[in-house]
Amino acid sequence: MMRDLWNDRENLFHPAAATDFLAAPSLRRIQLQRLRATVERAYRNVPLTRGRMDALGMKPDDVRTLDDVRRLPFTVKTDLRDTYPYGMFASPMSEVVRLHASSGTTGKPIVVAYTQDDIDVWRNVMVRSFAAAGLGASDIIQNAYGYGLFTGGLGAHYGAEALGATVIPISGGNSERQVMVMRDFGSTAMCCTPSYFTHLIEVAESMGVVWKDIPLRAGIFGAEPWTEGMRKFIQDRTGIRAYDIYGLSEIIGPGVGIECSEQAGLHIFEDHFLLEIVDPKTDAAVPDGGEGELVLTTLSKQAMPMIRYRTHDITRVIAEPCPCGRTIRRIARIGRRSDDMFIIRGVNVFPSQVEAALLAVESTVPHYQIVLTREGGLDQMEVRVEVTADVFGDRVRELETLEAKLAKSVEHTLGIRVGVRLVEPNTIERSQGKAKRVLDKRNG
Ligand code: DLL
Repeated sequence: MMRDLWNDRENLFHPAAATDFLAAPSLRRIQLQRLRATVERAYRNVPLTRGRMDALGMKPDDVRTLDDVRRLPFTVKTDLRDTYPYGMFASPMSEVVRLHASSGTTGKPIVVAYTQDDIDVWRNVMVRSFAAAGLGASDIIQNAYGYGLFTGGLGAHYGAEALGATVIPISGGNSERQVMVMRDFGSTAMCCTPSYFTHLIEVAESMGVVWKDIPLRAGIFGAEPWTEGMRKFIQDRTGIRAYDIYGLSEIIGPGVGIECSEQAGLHIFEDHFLLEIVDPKTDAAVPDGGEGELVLTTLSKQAMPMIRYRTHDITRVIAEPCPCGRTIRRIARIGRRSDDMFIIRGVNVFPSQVEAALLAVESTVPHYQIVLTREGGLDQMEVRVEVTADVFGDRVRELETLEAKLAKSVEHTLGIRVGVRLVEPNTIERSQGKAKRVLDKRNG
């Protein structure tokens, strides 16, 4: 407790964080000025954007208010594929200092570019992210996001260094070494995906780590959807505080938004990212509080400005002021993407609903996979859930009872019957990065 207070004081006044507390009119003024410059830059340098604005009869000067953003054309992921690799760049290669790429599920990756100024902005939002989560110069941050083309590793690295913290650039994987380093180097914060951390919990415990005896106190978890149930599992089990961090390569990488110590929604760094919520079907604006697709416009990116990028991430704006005092607005935890939904016997299912239902049942560990098959033309869904060795060693009757409890919980959430099967410890594949929760074997 003492420690938390000490850190809060240290960080609330981190110089980089001042922008988080601007009065709304000042923030809106900065946003408008930057929006106009961004649109001008994209129009001048990106043929795709210019072509679309011309088709709408729009010129950059037509953007006079922040609301005018809604008149601009959207940008979608396929635009980046269609212009692969460099077609959306708005800076000459002589000014581009870094490339990253996101692999995606199909074919060619998406390539994103940064000028030195873009890298500086990224560092700035990552410093503010760590500070919001209560981290400061005295922290030892173990960065297990992957280093390389993925934005997670280097994004968190530069931010942690600029914060003045000690960074351990361990990258992903090699779990036993992660635990050894966490224990021996005295890491106070861990950066990785929440699913990888749940794996590390297991490994650490099997190596005899007692959580209260090591200094770890915070986790900066993101890059994939997770649930409140997962947070509770992690926090209860380890005693650390688990913060949700959000971002995507197309916009900058990690650091688009993060939770503060309230852990009640993610503050978006609105001076650099303009947020809108739209109805994914009609494209209409959704008022504050209503759920819809998050659409982001970068306000300061030079090498690759993004105008109204359709993230497919579903959330809502939390308009109420945050008790932490930050004036930048919050969005709700992103539980799902508009494109990760699957349909089982006519019912729309999101993996996160299944996760929430499983974790609502006591003594469940969060290692699960959803397997979809087609039998005799009918879609079947089976949820495989791992149990710990001691549970697995229980009598058959007890296992059946647990299985039935889990099935009932999932059924209650989804409204359809699904199969639940308990599987032995360590049979579900572990990921060092984003977990693959759904195995769809229906086509081939
Ligand atoms: O995952 C960047 C990142 C790295 C964010 C480290 C946080 C921490 P991409 O690989 O381009 O970038 O994937 C972006 O991942 O559109 C969301 O669907 C999902 N995602 C990212 N963070 C969260 C989160 C990085 N906190 C895509 N909650 C996004 C839910 C998330 N989904």
